[in-house]
Amino acid sequence: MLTKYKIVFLGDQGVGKTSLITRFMYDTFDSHYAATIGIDFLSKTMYLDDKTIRLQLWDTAGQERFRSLIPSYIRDSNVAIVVYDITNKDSFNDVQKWFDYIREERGSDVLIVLVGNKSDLEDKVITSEEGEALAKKIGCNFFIETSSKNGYNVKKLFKKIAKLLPELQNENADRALGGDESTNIQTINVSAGKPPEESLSSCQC
Ligand SMILES: Nc1nc2c(ncn2[C@@H]2O[C@H](COP(=O)(O)OP(=O)(O)OP(=O)(O)O)[C@@H](O)[C@H]2O)c(=O)[nH]1
Ligand SMILES: [Mg+2]
Repeated sequence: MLTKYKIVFLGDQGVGKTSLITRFMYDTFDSHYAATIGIDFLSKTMYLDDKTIRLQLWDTAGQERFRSLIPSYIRDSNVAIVVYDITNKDSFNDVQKWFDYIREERGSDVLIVLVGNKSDLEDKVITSEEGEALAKKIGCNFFIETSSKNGYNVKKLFKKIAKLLPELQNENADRALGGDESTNIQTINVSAGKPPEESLSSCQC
């Protein structure tokens, strides 16, 4: 039996959404910034004892001009990860806005995770306590600080998510993220205004 979980990454431009996914999928980091155009789709398949679990990762663009594409991706997601940059106050202030988008599209029927990324940097302006307090205030399932650059807490982020997913028991979640797995990557170009439904059917997910 194939269980699919859709995870959508949200947050301002340059906070590190793509870098977090790249660290998780390939254990690499690129300091060169290449803005995401439209929406990218990546899929990670994990084989467990008697079932296959597929994490579908939707990497959205933080740039304002792609904002109208995002709600339809939130709509059918199981998990929404809101990312801010711990050295960028504006990105933290915008978390509430991302949270409002999620609640508007999904109500409370979604796991929400708050991630403070770039923990390797020294010019931190948002403290861990502030991150934790905001996560509590807006009702996130959990808060975590990460670094896509040195990998700090990136596996832990996905492990914690897996443990919260229905039908995935704790021990399986550990194995799912450390065991036999395969990775597929697909990039969907939705910047030309292609409806998401069409894109979905063309990506064999
Ligand atoms: N020092 C440090 N730099 C990071 C980290 N994560 C990302 N970066 C850098 O920040 C820049 C933006 O990262 P991206 O992953 O492209 O950000 P994004 O959120 O996907 O941006 P958009 O696609 O425009 O929404 C890049 O130059 C990355 O190398 C991190 O944990 N630490
Ligand atoms: Mg990106």
